Amino acid sequence: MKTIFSGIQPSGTLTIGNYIGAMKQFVELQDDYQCYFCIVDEHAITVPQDRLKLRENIRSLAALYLASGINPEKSVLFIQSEVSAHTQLGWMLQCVAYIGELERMTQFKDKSKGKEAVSAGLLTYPPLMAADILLYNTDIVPVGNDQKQHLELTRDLAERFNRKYNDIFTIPEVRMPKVGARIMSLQNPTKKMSKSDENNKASIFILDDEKTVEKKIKSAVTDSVGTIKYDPENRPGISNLITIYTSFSDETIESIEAKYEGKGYGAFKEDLANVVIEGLSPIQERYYELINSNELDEVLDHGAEQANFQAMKMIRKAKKAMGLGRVKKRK
Ligand code: ATP
Ligand code: LTN
Repeated sequence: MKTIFSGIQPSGTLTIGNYIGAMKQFVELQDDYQCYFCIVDEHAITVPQDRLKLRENIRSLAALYLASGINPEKSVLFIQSEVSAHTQLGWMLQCVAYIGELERMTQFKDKSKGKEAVSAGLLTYPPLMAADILLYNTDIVPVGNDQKQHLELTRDLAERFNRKYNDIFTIPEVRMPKVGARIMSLQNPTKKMSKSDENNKASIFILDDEKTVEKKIKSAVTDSVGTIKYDPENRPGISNLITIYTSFSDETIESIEAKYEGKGYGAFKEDLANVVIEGLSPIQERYYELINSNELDEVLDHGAEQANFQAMKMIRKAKKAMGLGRVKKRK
């Protein structure tokens, strides 16, 4: 069975962009692959975090994974900082990565732009991400479009390591959803919807209540054309809303266009709000059952144990390949 690995940062409440681009795919994949899903808290601290808020976000993200349909009997769900192999291999890969290639990462440039104090961790983030993936002999990494560049670097680092030291890493492939790999901000449809956007109206959060969802969709930026047609290049606003519609329903883009022929944005947005609310409501219900439960802790304890067992095998291989530590004498 092939292996899948993916991670989400506990850096705020998840948006429907995270859900469509990442989580929804994960749920669909877990029947056919050995899956590892990770709450990458060590990635979150590359930018400043409030410690209590971070703790809360970690737990909340774990509950959201399960509420969205991740089944702990099939998939391994765990917290990155509870498996120390990640930072260990992360360091080894930092020593394989070049500063120049790290400085070229778009996420680094975006997140460091205009900031006075930029952590070194923000720059060395991709080798840690590569470690997450390479520890588990991962074949496929399902992510949204914004992570494509990090995946290319992961492949480069794995190939470089294999060439320089020993051929121990599987070279992973990226997998992006056909539609919904990049859900855009509702207020600025040329920018991606992000959980850390300062404008609250730009993102719909998975835990938003009905009224909030309705309000945000009503005030979503469109254009003055007035027709429901998918044309992401020229009409990013309405096209983004159509993408959200198709992702939360069984309807194709074409059938949505046909259904709203001759109708305006008002009717479309009202229906879209209902489709989103209906999609989110079972997730929210399950989330509130899980968030304070022991079940959640049991799943995370077991996940960390399973991940640790697997990851340590790769650490032993990587240390051996690089010549770290001692050769253990058999007694
Ligand atoms: P931040 O705003 O804190 O950088 P984020 O919202 O970009 O966070 P991540 O934790 O970086 O979220 O991403 C988790 C997963 O969700 C990744 O696979 C990422 O590609 C995907 N993702 C994030 N935003 C979107 C989006 N707008 N559309 C589709 N997928 C997305
Ligand atoms: N960099 C990713 C989060 C992430 C990840 C990973 C995704 C960290 N490690 C491993 C896939 C595989 C992000 O910011 N979305």
